[in-house]
Amino acid sequence: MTDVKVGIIMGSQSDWPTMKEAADILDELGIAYEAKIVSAHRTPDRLWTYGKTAVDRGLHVIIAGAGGAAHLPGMMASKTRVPVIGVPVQTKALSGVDSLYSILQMPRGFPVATMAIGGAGAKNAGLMAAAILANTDPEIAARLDAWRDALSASIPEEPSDD
Ligand code: RP5
Repeated sequence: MTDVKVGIIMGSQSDWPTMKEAADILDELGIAYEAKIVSAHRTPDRLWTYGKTAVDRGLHVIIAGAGGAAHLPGMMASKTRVPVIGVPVQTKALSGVDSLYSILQMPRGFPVATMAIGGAGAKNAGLMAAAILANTDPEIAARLDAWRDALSASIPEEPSDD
């Protein structure tokens, strides 16, 4: 077992610019993670092994991003009880609505916590993972609270023309 409690997985290298938003916020909050390419269609055996070993390897949350026929988050949720946060990657053909519906519409029994389409969803996935870990880690809780306070403080009360 390692200290890495967050797994970031994605269906393709082309998902990384989106999924990096999750990695960046975890870096900012001082939370260790691993990032892997795991495709439901192109590397199904890798998906199987990742899901089968996730609990024993000490993962507490998995962030899974995919686009189009985005089966990765749902398939991962079917292989492990580690909570899966799904990120619908924006697609060219259908703007990511295909990804969103593919991830969101899980059958009863195997939930995926689905975020918004694209970078905002990936960043929120990182924050959601941090919030899950914060329940049992006071240091992460303190850093997350401080990050949230700083964000609130950065919002001006009135709009400007600049
Ligand atoms: C999905 O197909 C991936 O998650 C990616 O979003 C999409 C396109 O993949 P590439 O053709 O760019 O590798 O499986």
